[in-house]
Amino acid sequence: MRAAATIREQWEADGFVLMPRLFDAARTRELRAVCDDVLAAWLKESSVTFDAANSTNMAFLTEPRYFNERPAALRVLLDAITNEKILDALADILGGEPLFHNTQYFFNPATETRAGDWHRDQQFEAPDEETERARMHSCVGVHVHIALAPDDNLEVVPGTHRRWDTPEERRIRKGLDGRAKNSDAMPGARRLALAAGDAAVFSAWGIHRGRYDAPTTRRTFDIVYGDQPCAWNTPPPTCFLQPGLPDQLDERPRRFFRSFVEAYRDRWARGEGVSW
Ligand SMILES: O=C(O)CCC(=O)C(=O)O
Repeated sequence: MRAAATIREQWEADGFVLMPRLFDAARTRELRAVCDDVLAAWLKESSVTFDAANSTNMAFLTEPRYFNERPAALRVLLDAITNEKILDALADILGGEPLFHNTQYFFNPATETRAGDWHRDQQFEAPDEETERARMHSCVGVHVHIALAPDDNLEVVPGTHRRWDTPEERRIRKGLDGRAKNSDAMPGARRLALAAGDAAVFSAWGIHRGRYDAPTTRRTFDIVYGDQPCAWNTPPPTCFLQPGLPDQLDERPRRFFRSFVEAYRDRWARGEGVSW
């Protein structure tokens, strides 16, 4: 009988790894309550001209304004971001301790059901395809989706984290020759099904997309990590410049968030790193 593939082997082959039952029911409920409160606050503050409720996600849940007088709620998020099983899996994949990048919360749109566009994250704001390709090899970007309600909306094309597009993948991803960028005919696409409490670790550089089904509740907390500071995108500091915050954490989380601050401190001082 063949031994089960290690996390590293699964990652190298497919660019994604499933972590079933990462969180038990109580921790899943607790994390969802915190994320839902942040989502409600974000929806409330969103301008009337921007239909936030029909978006598919919001970012930067660790912004301090969501946690005024609620340090315990922020701690729930920080504990999830520094969950030992996640950090160990990422250390295995990346060959060293991961670096924090940011967080997102995916939710079902209020009324507008749609399929998302196929993409590689490194394509955003890249001036040309050569830059997209170069970015892919300059560092590693990893998403960790933690489902807080059942979620089968993420689709990935296994193996595309370690190679460039085939001609047909490129036609779809770029919307060329009559292909739709959100075509259902992406060759080799695999839809990942998560129960509440399950996680999916997947490459930000591989081809992937989401589906957004208005009537079906979706609540998925997404944490983005990397192996080194991202050269073309500076995440905002959110809560991590608050004096004293790291001192309240255990050693590994403290080191983890300190590395984040050290990685981006100079850029923040120069005014880089947007915050909304
Ligand atoms: O899960 C999703 O809806 C898609 C995630 C995604 O495309 C991303 O975070 O880059």
